[in-house]
Amino acid sequence: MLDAFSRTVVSADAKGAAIGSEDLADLRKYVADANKRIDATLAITQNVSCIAADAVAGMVCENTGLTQPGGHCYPTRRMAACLRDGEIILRYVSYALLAGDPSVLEDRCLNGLKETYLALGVPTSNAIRAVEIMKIATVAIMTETNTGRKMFKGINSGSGAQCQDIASEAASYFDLVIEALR
Ligand SMILES: CCC1=C(C)/C(=C/C2=NC(=C\c3[nH]c(/C=C4\NC(=O)[C@H](C)[C@H]4CC)c(C)c3CCC(=O)O)/C(CCC(=O)O)=C2C)NC1=O
Repeated sequence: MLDAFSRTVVSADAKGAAIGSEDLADLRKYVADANKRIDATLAITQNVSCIAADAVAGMVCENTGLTQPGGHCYPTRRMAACLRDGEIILRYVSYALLAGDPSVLEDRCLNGLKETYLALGVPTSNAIRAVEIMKIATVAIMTETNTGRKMFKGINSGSGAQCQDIASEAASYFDLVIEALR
């Protein structure tokens, strides 16, 4: 994982070129957005267990067989593994968001995840649904549109409307998770 600054240097060096003014303009935007990025990362890290538990509960409500004998959230050992996986995915999405770079998510979390699920018989379609719900909840918290959900801690009040860009970026990392499980 490289931060935006190191990445600019490494890629200029690889081309044997000077650092371009466009690259510097991108870095200027990265710095200008840094506080939003930190707030948006906090929106995930302060709500990890609520987001994961809410998403898994929603997924189970839509597929009640999952918690019956033979379902893949039964018995409690598997339910615990499922909730833990939701939290792991959120943690890696938060890393990607803070870095502005999904490579750590891809290398350490998604690489081999689908194969692991297939080997263990974890239903990927249900896992994808849980990730979709986590994505919706995360975007709602970041843009402060999570009306009626009192359990989530919001981010700096009033900043929600300005966090649309960073919320879209976070959404794109959840999409990478969904793609990896398809
Ligand atoms: C590096 C980051 C990392 C990831 C991503 C990870 C995932 C991961 N999830 C696992 C299991 C599991 N994952 C689930 C998840 C689910 N079951 C469902 O029905 C739902 C669809 C879904 C939750 C949304 C379950 C039930 C198991 C246990 C499967 C079993 O042992 O039968 C396992 C097998 C080992 C274990 O049980 O701990 C791994 C490696 N471990 C890691 O260290």
